[in-house]
Amino acid sequence: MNSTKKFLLTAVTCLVAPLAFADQEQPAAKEMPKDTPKFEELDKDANGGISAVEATNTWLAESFSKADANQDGNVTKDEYEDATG
Ligand SMILES: [Ca+2]
Ligand SMILES: [Ca+2]
Repeated sequence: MNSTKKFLLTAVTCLVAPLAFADQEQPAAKEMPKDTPKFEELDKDANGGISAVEATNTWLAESFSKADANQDGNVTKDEYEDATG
């Protein structure tokens, strides 16, 4: 009886452990695409900053306020390179 109980406990642990492990995995954070466009490609008017309008429909649109470190409404090349790491 005891050994049966122990067996069941072991079996349950083996079944549950991988599930518990899977739960610990964080869903991947939204990452920038691997083929991140160059700063120059997004700075369409070449004024040295990517505006929110220029960022529209690019990966930067969602991360714009984060990338715009000084919150001036333009992502400069330095800010862009910081954001793209
Ligand atoms: Ca621009
Ligand atoms: Ca800025």
